[in-house]
Amino acid sequence: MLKKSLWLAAIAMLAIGILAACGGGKEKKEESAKNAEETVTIEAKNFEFDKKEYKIPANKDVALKLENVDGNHALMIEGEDVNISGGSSDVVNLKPGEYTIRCSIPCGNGHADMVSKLVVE
Ligand SMILES: [Cu+2]
Repeated sequence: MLKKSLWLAAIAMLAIGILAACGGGKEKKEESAKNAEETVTIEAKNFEFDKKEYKIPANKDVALKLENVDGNHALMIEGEDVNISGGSSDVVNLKPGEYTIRCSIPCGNGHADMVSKLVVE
């Protein structure tokens, strides 16, 4: 009996540990977004981003925030390890150049049209 309850306690603690770890990751992301020098909000709807071109400064921490106005979209930057889901933000620090922004969720018929340019300079 005692052994069983010890097991349960161990499992419960493990579960709490996993939850805390995940939550911490998200908090850390939000925290670094607050410390970014600039925040750029990108709005997504069916089936386009609100601008054809976004400009951000190079070699600086910039928070990109994705707002889904309608539909369910996420934002990726081609060639970069960036994937931002609706309602959240992520900090990027990019070299000068032109990047391509795309929706990374198969969101419907116009999905392939969801392309914008990110100019970093
Ligand atoms: Cu899409």
